[in-house]
Amino acid sequence: MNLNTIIEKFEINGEILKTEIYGSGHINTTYRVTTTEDEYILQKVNTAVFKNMEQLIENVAGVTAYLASAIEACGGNPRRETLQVIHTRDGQNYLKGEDDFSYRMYYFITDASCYDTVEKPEHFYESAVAFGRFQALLAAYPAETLHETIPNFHHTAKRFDTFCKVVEQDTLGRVASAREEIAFVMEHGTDMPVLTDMLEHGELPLRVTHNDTKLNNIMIDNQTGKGICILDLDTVMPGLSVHDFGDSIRFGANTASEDETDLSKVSLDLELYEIYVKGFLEGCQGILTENELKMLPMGAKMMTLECGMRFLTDYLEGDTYFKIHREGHNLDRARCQFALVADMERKWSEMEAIVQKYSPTKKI
Ligand code: ADP
Ligand code: GN1
Ligand code: MG
Repeated sequence: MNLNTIIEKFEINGEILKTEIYGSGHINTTYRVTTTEDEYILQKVNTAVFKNMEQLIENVAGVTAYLASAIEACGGNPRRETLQVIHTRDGQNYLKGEDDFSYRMYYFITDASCYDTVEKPEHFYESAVAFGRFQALLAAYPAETLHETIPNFHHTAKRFDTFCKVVEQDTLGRVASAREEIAFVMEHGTDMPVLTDMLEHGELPLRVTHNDTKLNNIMIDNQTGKGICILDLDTVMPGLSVHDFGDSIRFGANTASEDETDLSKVSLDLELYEIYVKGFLEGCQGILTENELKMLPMGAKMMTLECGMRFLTDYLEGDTYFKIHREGHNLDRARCQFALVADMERKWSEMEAIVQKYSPTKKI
């Protein structure tokens, strides 16, 4: 099936004018579709990563419908403020392609932009408010109806076990080229289970979380500068609030981009960190427990360490999970994450003090 045939199978308005590959996500293949009447996003979902499309789309449809009614109740515009699944002409939430892939469609969010780096601190602040609000809004969502689209997605300890096995097997003989990075992960072995142990012991609550809160998964309104719509809902599932906080810090408060090769440019920008803490706590509207507040810095460190470990695992396994754009790309990404972890460790007391500063009513 060619792309136009696929697009025509969805309930679009108007004639197709243009289709272009779009965005810089690492997982799905995204197209921007312009018709004579409207604009859409078509995504070829990576079914090697998301193995159960039925469950994935059920999560997305459930969460977006819930968000749409909450937005409408507040007088907002659901068409711009949440993703909305566009049905196929035969009433399905997605299209099963002839190849192994599946396709789904959303309205394109217009008059808004998606950023790969923080161009203005206010954008980062507004993204923090929006991701915090997202969490507060979904606090009442029936979590038991959500499927785990990627099992143990942020179970860092299990990811560490996988990593150790991959290193031991060294199927592609790449271990020798990543000795320092592997040693860095191993040195952090005792950190790996900290947050998941707290969850298992009831010290951190299980919430409905986004699980992939990087800056390019949110649209910023071009006029108001507010975080208008949260994207990439494929990993919305029960998880930890500190992980949602942490993944945003990993990506947005790094002074360099995620795949920077000049590691002297990589550091934690404490001003951006502070801006995000302030915005996130405002957006969460007081729902976070004392333990959650206390563990926010740990969430940032663990998301960075885990992501680095995932990039490194993929490098060692032959780059089959994350899209790469050059040789050694995943190794570069991993190195960058580990340099950021090391800088967070140097700035640990400042990171804790900033959280304390914005948690005035709670002693942590
Ligand atoms: P991936 O899982 O590959 O990251 P995303 O769902 O995040 O896929 O989409 C990739 C990019 O496409 C986003 O970062 C954003 O730039 C753009 N995008 C996705 N959905 C929309 C939308 N509804 N409107 C406008 N842009 C979108
Ligand atoms: C992937 O899909 P995208 O590009 O928004 C990944 C995240 C990683 C991120 C690293 C489903 O996010 O977990 O943190 O890359 N998504 C999935 O940039 O694995
Ligand atoms: Mg994305």
